[in-house]
Amino acid sequence: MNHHKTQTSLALFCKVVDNFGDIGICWRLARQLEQEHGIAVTLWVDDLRSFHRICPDVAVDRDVQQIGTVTVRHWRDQDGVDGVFTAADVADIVIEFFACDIPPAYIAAMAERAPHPVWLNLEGLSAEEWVEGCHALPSPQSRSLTKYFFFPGFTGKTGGLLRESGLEQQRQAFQQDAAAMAAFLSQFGVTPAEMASLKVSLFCYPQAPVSALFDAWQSNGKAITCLVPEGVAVDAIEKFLGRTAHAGATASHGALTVRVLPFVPQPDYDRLLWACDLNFVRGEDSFVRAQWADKPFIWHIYPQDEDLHHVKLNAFLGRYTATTENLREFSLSWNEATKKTVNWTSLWALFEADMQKIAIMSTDWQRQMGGNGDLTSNLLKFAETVQ
Ligand code: TRH
Repeated sequence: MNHHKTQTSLALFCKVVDNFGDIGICWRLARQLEQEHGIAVTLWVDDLRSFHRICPDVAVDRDVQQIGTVTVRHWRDQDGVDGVFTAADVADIVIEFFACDIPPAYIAAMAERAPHPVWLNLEGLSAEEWVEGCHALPSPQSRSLTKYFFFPGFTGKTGGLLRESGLEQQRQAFQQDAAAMAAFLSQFGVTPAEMASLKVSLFCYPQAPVSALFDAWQSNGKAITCLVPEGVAVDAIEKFLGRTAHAGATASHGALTVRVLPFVPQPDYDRLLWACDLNFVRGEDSFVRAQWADKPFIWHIYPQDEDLHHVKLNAFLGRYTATTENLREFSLSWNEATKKTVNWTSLWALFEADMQKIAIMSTDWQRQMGGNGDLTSNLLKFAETVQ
């Protein structure tokens, strides 16, 4: 970057469709833009409550606040209080997340600004082939503006995946420090005996067959401790516990102990993934974080109409170089993407036997993904080429 130039500014617009992934991804991107690239970021977000869950520093009732050096603005509506913009308000780079409609008045101000800002639509993650063909395509808009599609992905012909530059070192340091891991887990009440058991984190959508898997785990040869953040798979957890699934609740039946954790801030969620032997993840962001944890994981994909998500699940399993036949079977069953009758006891036994092999192969996968660069750097490089 030319150091005579004033600081590059970037506006990121995020609509929370549901849950935590939308803001989870935008917040991760915003922080990395600012911390690793010195970009002045304004993050517009319509749901400060979701944001507060993953980042407790966020106040839920403020129009404008600084979190670190990122400016967070409450995006209230399309035309009302946010609606007055001039060309001077417009950032050098404007990103809309998941094709959310940015305020028309902001777009009008973009058209008046000379030069026009770089305008990107940051899309959702998919391993499907067509993504390479759509990544970086221009889409002409009114008033001589051009919007570009930017797709995350698993190949060098996509934008890559979000990954902070110091992440691998941080993870390795944590995983090599048994005392740090024990201290991290014990704050949630995890006992030394549970630490020595097979530790599993569980994050999934409500329809996952959690009860069926819990039944199989109860008769497992080795003790299993399942750590589940509050609010996840509530029905199955309460059935197992026989009581309300609030943070701190725990019960054991047979070989299985289930322990409810608080919903932790985003950096602690990474530590949880690093500390466990197996992670069940979902959506987009936790799915990517599990890939950096160097541990086997099972993905519960966000459900879509007409079982479109099964196509996406298969596309990923086909691309993921750590996929074994047993991992594939287990993943398809977990997502109800198979017509076969599921015997969770044998499925689990087969998958468990593969876990070590999968963990080793997942190290190669990380290396391969690293070769595609990280999404934030790729995005800024792309912005320079279309400026
Ligand atoms: O929450 P998700 O299901 O999010 C999304 C959204 O539903 C979105 O609309 C959809 O498009 C997308 O999935 C595919 O799952 P995800 O993506 O894994 O995001 C969860 C975020 O919450 C992630 O940033 C990690 C964070 N998190 C914590 O910070 N603490 C926790 O305790 C847990 C369990 C998660």
